[in-house]
Parts: sequence; structure tokens; C-alpha cells
Amino acid sequence: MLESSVLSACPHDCPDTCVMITTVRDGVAVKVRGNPDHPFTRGGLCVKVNDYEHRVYSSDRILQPLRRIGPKGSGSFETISWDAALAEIKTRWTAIIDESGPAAILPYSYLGTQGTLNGLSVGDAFFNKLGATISERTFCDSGAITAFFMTCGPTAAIDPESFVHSRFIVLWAINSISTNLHHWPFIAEAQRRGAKVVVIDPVTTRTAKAADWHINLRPGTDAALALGMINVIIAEDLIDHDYVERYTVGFEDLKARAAAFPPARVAEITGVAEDDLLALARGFATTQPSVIRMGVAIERSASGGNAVRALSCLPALVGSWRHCGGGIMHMPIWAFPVRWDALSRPDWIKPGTPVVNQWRLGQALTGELGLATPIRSLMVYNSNPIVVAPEQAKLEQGLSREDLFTVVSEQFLTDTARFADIVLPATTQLEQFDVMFSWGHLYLTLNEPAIAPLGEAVPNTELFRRLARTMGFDDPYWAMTDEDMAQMAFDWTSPALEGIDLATLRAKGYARLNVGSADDFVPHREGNSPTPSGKCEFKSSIAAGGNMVLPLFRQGYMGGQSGEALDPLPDYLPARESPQTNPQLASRYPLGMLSPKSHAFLNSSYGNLRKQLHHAGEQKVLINPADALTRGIAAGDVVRVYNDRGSFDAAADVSADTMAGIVVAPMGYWARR
Ligand SMILES: Nc1nc2c(c(=O)[nH]1)N[C@H]1C(S)=C(S)[C@@H](COP(=O)(O)OP(=O)(O)OC[C@H]3O[C@@H](n4cnc5c(=O)[nH]c(N)nc54)[C@H](O)[C@@H]3O)O[C@H]1N2
Ligand SMILES: Nc1nc2c(c(=O)[nH]1)N[C@H]1C(S)=C(S)[C@@H](COP(=O)(O)OP(=O)(O)OC[C@H]3O[C@@H](n4cnc5c(=O)[nH]c(N)nc54)[C@H](O)[C@@H]3O)O[C@H]1N2
Ligand SMILES: [Mo]
Repeated sequence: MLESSVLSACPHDCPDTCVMITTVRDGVAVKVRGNPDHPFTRGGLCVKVNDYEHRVYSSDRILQPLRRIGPKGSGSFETISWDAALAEIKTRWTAIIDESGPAAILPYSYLGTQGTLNGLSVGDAFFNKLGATISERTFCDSGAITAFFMTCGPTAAIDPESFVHSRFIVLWAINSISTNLHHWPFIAEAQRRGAKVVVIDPVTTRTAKAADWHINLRPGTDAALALGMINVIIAEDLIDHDYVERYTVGFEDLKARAAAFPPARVAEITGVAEDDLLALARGFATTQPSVIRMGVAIERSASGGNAVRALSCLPALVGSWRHCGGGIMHMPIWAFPVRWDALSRPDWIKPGTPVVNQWRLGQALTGELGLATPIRSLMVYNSNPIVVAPEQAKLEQGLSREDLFTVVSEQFLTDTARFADIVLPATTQLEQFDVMFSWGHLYLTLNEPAIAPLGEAVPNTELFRRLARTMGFDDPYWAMTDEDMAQMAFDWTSPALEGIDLATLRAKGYARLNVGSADDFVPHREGNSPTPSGKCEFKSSIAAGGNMVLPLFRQGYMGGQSGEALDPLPDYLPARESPQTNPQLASRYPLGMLSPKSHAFLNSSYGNLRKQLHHAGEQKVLINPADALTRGIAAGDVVRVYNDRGSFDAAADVSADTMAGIVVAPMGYWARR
């Protein structure tokens, strides 16, 4: 018997990027476990990934290319060879390009794997060369990142491990215990040392239950609450004058803007009691180090970017940045010197190439978007839009078009893959090589292939090499091996990577970036904000200039080349569809719905696997007892949740864990499982 331990990394789109060890016996991966030496992973994996080998060897894996033989969506396929699949793609795409131009082809991807090589940017070079329509990857955080940059610039800002030093921790729109599990021990340690943990969430989540204080607010009103805090802090003179004077710009303007948010008005907008607002503002200002950890749900409304901007002003206003464990955490990804442009090749984009925001896929496919070049072919990889993108009914309608040629690269026959004409088999993380950055800690991680690819599955890097060859592209880009790509993907000469290379990663599996220790990570003690002014910009110069194209991986996260000048100051804009702001809509659909992340799924991944499905249980919808009563709904009743965009059935979970008027249905369940 031959047994070995292979250095692995969790591939998922999650801030934790766990460092794993895979036990391989006679060529078979028998177990994955968290690396006990890693300061963030600490030997533990989550309920999603701790049996990852079952995902790898699932009998439902797609291991050969497939060609559709039944109606679209039926899931009837025959296996074909890679050569036949590639030949068919070439024939169809060539005809489409000849007749309509390459913009009739739309790629669609997100973060099925987060690896630097196989993840976000993996298809960009190919599709840029082809001249396809650009799909803007806006699923997650592109709005928040833009807003954060406008105020603080691209900074790692705070080491999540430094939270042990924090004394006032605000978890704002994040359900850490489900979505950032490995950060929780640092928060719990701070709590043990006397820190107060506050959760701001319309739902009483697991995290809210573990906090010292849970503040409920109406969804989409975070900007008003943050501006209310600023108002109180200024009115009560709880500001750090020296920090504000030296290291910020626009204080007087911010003060004038916040004056429009007195506690009474904020209470009316947010539903947060005035006393709670006062206590929150005072606590944050006076209990140093104070810190805010933002989650992604803040950005999911009209006021989302504004909320992030207002929140990003708070630590500078009260001087939290002076302390280790103080500030605001968005994502420390900016500490990783990834060479996105070398991977994505934006220099190959032809001027005038159309752009489609990925939230609008349904509209793009049904023609509603009115694109000058209608979409005739779609290629999906690293994503499952039928489950994760909005307007499910429209998506299914678009994907059912007989004239749409759809290619999907997948590990499983997802709801989306069922609509494909050609399905191409993708490897899992244990079958591929990658180097992982993280958006939730400061370690670079290596993932070595633990086993040979199963069946005819290929890593995404190889998929695009094959497609490039098929389409006759001969740029040296596609002659690179994965290891060549890893050499290219990072600026190995940057200070953050000093002393780190593939050899050191191979020895240990991971390396902490060269950014100092978590006990002394205070990058903004003396300002040093990487904004145009070098200061924290309460009044944003980027907004005033109207230039929203940020120099960072335009095709990665960034979108929004609006060219419009934005309000240079944060403001509160009412949500477009809340009962308070859109009564006409509310008369038809009186309940609002949130669909946050599920504890046992990773977005829609694992929504088909036995253990995680068992853990998650059937699709539920949380409904407040008052709303249940008026509708005659009892606990456990199967109810239909619907609006004009889609519908699903769920078991009613009647509980005051959600406020009246808001129902909550965790995301990730597949329509067909
Ligand atoms: N278990 C698990 N972990 C995951 C994922 C997963 O699917 N499952 N997905 C990963 C990904 S891609 C991401 S982006 C992260 C996201 O992780 P989180 O940032 O935690 O994201 P969400 O679950 O979308 O939303 C967090 C909380 O925001 C609340 N919320 C909703 N609307 C509002 C609002 O308007 N204001 C406020 N204050 N709160 C609001 C929701 O009730 C929810 O509890 O998690 C990652 N980790
Ligand atoms: N209702 C609702 N919708 C949401 C959200 C929400 O909170 N609520 N959150 C949004 C957010 S924050 C995000 S990030 C998005 C996430 O959306 P996606 O990134 O699309 O996430 P998944 O649904 O997990 O789909 C990833 C797919 O990639 C496949 N995959 C995994 N590894 C590989 C690989 O190596 N190669 C290939 N070719 N495929 C692979 C997986 O099998 C899976 O089907 O969803 C968004 N949608
Ligand atoms: Mo996300």
C-alpha cells in the first residue's frame, strides 16, 4: 500500500480559503482534513468540505463530454469524445461568427473555483481574443469594492487575525458562523477578553445569537443607520480631531450630509430605536479598538454602495485606525500581488466590445436587453446561473431557445447544465494544480494535484488551451503549462512575496504574506490611504471625476464604466422595492424576501450532495408569526413563494427570527435534484 499526504487548498469562493492535507492511498484520495498548523484553518474544515473526497468521487460526476439528445432542460445526453465536442463547438461558433460576429457569443462565469489559475479570470484571454461580448462579473462585491476604494482605496486594511485585539466588533450584514466560520474563533477570543460583539442584520442568524447585541434593521437601510451614527458622533463630539484633520478629506461636507440624518429620522427609516442608535454610535466611537466587518448583503440594494462608503468613513472619524484590531474589514485580497492583466489580457479586447452585466443574463438571452448583436451562443463555466442569478423564469425561457448554442463546463449536471447542447467535464480541486489568494486572510496557499483527473475531466486552464487550439489561436499564452501560468500570475518580486516562491510553498503548503504580524498590522495608523489624495476620502474624488473604471482586474470583479459623476458624499437612497418605498408593488407583493447563504451549501454547490442536503434539510422559508397568522400558515405547511420573476415551494418555518414583512429563504437549492 502506497500512502502519501498531498498539500491541498479548499477551492471555494469563501473568505476562509482553508489549507488542507489530502491523504492519498494507492492513487485514491481517501480523506481531506484541515491543516492543523495553519493559523486560520486550525485543523478544522466546514460541513461542506470536510468530506470533499465524496464530491470528487460522486457517482454523479460528469466524466466525459456530453451532447444533448433530448429537449433542452430534459437532461438527456449521450457521451461523445473530446474531439467530437470540440469539432462541434468549432463548427457552430465559426458559423455564428461569420453570420453575426463574435459578439454573438457570451461567456458566463464566476467562482466555481477560486484558484488564481482556474478561477475568476481563466476564460478571459480566450474570449478577449475571440472578440466575444464581455460578461461583467458583478455577482459579489463589485459594488462594495468600488465604494470601498472610493473612500479607503485598495487596502487590505486589517488582518482578520487582529480581531483578537478588538474591543467593539460590529458584524454588519454578515453571518460569520455560516459564511466565514474560521474567523469566528478570533471574534470569540476577543469576546472572551471582554469585547462587545454587535450584529446588524434583519434576521436573527446563528451569528446574531452568538453576539452580545443584535440590532435588527429593515433591509436596505444600512446607509441611513451609518449616516445616523456619523451624525451622533459629530453632534456629541466623539471624533478623533487629530486623525480627521491629518488623514481625511471632506469632513465639513460629511458633517453637512450627516446633519440630514438625526436619530428620529434614522429610526423611522431603519426601524432601529433611537436609543439603540445612540448606544451603537457611542460604543463604536469610545470603545477602542473598534472594528466593522462588512458582509456582502449590504450592497444588495439601491443604497448599497452608499452604505459601504458611509461605513468606511466611521473608523477614520473616531480614530479606530490607530489601533491594532481597529478599522473596517472588507477584504484583505488587495495585499496579494496578483497580475490580473497578465491572466485576463484586457489588451486583447477590441474597442467597442459590448458588455453585459451578469445579473442580466435572463434579459440578455430573451432579447429584452436589446443588444445590438443578439446572443446566439452561451458558454458557462465556474457558475450555475439558473440557481444563482436572478429572474429564474426568464433564464429558463432564454436557455430553452432552440437557436441558442449553449456549452457548459461542469463537474455535475446542474440545473444550468441540463440546458446545454454540449457539456464538458471539469476536474475538482484534488485533480488540478493551483495557487490560491484569499479574500479573508493573508496567506498564499498551494494546491498540488492529489490524484490524476477522473475520466476525461480537465482543469479549466486545459479547457481553454483546447478551445484556443480548436479556434486556431497560436499565441504563446496557450503554450504555457499551469506552472508557467503560476509564475506569471503573481508579481513574485513584490515586497509582499519576499522570500516566497513555488519551492517554499511546496515545502509547507502555505506562506504568510510579508506584511508583518497580526499583532502589529496597523497600516493606517498614520493615514496612508491608497486613494488619489492619500487620505481617507469622506468626499470622494473618484466619484466627482465620474471615472469608475478602477485599474484592477476590470474583467475580474470590476464593472460599471458608467462615466456618470456620482455624488461625492455617501447618502441614503431608498430601496427600489421595499414596502415603504414602493407601495404599489407592495400591494401586489406585500412581503420582502431575503435569500442569504445556506450553512451547508456553498452558493449552489453541494445542493445535490447527500450529506450537505441532509444537513440543510428541505427548502424552508422563514416567516414571522404575525405574517403566518394573517395567511393561515402553520409551521411545516408547504407554501408557494412567488413574484413576477420566479417561484418555488418551501416548508414554512414560523419564527420571530425574521421581522414582520420579511421572509427568508436560504439560497442554493437546485430545482432538480
Ligand atoms: N456556508 C456558506 N458559506 C459561504 C457561502 C455559502 O454559500 N455558504 N458563500 C460564500 C460567498 S460567495 C460569500 S460572498 C460570502 C457571503 O457571506 P455573507 O456576507 O455572510 O453573505 P449573506 O449570507 O449573503 O448575507 C449575510 C447576512 O446579511 C443579512 N442581510 C440581508 N440583507 C441585509 C441588509 O439589507 N442589511 C443588513 N445589515 N443585513 C442584511 C442576511 O440576513 C444575512 O444574515 O459567504 C461565503 N461563504
Ligand atoms: N439568491 C441568491 N443568489 C445569489 C447570492 C445570494 O446570497 N442569494 N449570492 C451571490 C454571490 S455572493 C455569489 S458569489 C454567486 C455565486 O455563484 P456561482 O459562482 O455561480 O456559484 P455556484 O452556484 O456554487 O456555482 C459554481 C459552479 O461551478 C462549478 N465548478 C466548481 N469548480 C469548477 C471547476 O474547476 N471548473 C468548472 N468548469 N466548474 C466548476 C460547480 O460545480 C458549480 O456548479 O451567487 C450569487 N447569487
Ligand atoms: Mo459571493
